[in-house]
Amino acid sequence: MDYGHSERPAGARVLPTALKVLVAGGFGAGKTTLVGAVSESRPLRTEEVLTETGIGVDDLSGVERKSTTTVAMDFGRITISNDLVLYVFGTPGQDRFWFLWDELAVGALGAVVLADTRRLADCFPSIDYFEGRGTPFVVAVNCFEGARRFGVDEIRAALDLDPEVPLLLCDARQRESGRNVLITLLEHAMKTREARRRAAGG
Ligand SMILES: Nc1nc2c(ncn2[C@@H]2O[C@H](COP(=O)(O)OP(=O)(O)OP(=O)(O)O)[C@@H](O)[C@H]2O)c(=O)[nH]1
Ligand SMILES: [Mg+2]
Repeated sequence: MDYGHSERPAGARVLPTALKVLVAGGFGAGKTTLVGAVSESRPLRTEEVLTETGIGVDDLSGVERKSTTTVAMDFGRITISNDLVLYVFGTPGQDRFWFLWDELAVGALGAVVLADTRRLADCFPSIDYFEGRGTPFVVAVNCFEGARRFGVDEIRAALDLDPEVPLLLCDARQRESGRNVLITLLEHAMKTREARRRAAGG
């Protein structure tokens, strides 16, 4: 196949653009659940069983029924349109796996920070991380049943979010809900890029 000339043969399949996004947030916020729900192929998971060794290390308050945790990453893919595919990487939630974040964040267009209102402060480190790197992000509040419902304004104030950062409610178990979060992130990341380009006079 010689594609050295500028004309692509008629009928040639255009490969979709692949973009990388991250799903971050505190321990047990539902990252693995969201990646699994949106993924079209069987998601790659790196779950390990939470064991007695983790007692005193892994904070299970609020997620007592949780039996496994992500130790490296989750990976899934989702087709947004004919010409756009997202590769979705879920980060490990626990502090002892922080060293992996810099690797996972390379080349990411943006990030979803999943928040659980029962442990809202757990997503602060993720927010600080992406703010520090200048990575566009949205905050998605995973609505666990039984958790007290807060209004988006209340949550936004509690998180001290910049006004341009989108905040939305979601159910990490529902494909459509997760997809909606990813599309909100894409739009936000594009808008941020455009604004930065204009500010740079480009
Ligand atoms: N009721 C309810 N349970 C959920 C929801 N999302 C996740 N879960 C459950 O909550 C637990 C934690 O979910 P995970 O997806 O493993 O959370 P995670 O953020 O990947 O956790 P780490 O990788 O350990 O940080 C699991 O038992 C899920 O089944 C939700 O929206 N509603
Ligand atoms: Mg996980």
